[in-house]
Amino acid sequence: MKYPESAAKDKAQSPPRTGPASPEELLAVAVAVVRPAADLARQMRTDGVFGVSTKSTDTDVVTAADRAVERYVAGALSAARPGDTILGEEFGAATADGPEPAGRASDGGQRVRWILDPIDGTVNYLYDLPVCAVSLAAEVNGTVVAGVVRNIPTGGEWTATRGGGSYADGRRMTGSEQTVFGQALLATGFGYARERRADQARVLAGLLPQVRDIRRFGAAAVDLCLVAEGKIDAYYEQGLNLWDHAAGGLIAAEAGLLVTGLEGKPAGPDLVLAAPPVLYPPLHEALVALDAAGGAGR
Ligand code: LIP
Repeated sequence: MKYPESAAKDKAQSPPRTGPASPEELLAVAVAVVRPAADLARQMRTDGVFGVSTKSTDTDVVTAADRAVERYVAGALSAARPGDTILGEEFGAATADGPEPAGRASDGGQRVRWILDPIDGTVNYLYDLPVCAVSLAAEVNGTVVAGVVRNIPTGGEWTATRGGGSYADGRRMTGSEQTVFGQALLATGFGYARERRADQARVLAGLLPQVRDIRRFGAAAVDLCLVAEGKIDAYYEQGLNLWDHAAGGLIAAEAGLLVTGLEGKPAGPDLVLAAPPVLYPPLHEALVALDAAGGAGR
């Protein structure tokens, strides 16, 4: 099977893009790269999972597909926009031709950084479960302005540009209309470290009796898109990396949700909370009372 990975090198023949780019132009680049990347991941899954190793703990897996997808995306982005920088989950920060130079502006003061999770939901990918995604965000001078999340098994795709709204396969998203906290369906996730999982279970035990129910899909990027779509009412998770939520966080915000940390902090490793304005206050209050951003999970 000839994987599209070689396509990235073919793109090198086309003239690279230069000059400041709009969020819409950056989104078009992201979508054009993510679609074949998701095809590569899906084909590699069909051919069987190879090269499985672990990272932070013995359950934090990475596969040959994670690495192949990140290499593909980095190659395609460097062909399309040479000089941009890339932060990827597997290979860290770099430009196409080496380690990321500090403060490098690629176009007229516009410094573009791509933030990539090559396969978000790697455990689901390992178990061939239908929720895992390629997540790619474009950050300009420190602000995420465009993002795409593409579910690998189903081809479902969510996109957003800052100020331009967010879309599920082209349909505008506006989040959930649920107004009653006790009837809210929440999604969350858990880290790989056992101490953190024990503390996350403590928070979950305190929250579960207060809401309708909890869902744990196993991919933060997809969780954030489902809450943007209104298929879940709100989402929270502690311990995420930037690449888990950079694209999905913009997609949720552009659907009209509040996407933050706790007590005035921005969304980040302490906590990511995404909820419609009506559900945000009671969920925020409950998470603060349960010290969801602290505890052993810190
Ligand atoms: C995963 C997240 C998920 C979280 C997992 C893990 P990965 O990312 O998407 O929400 O609960 O612990 O962090 O490791 O599959 O890229």
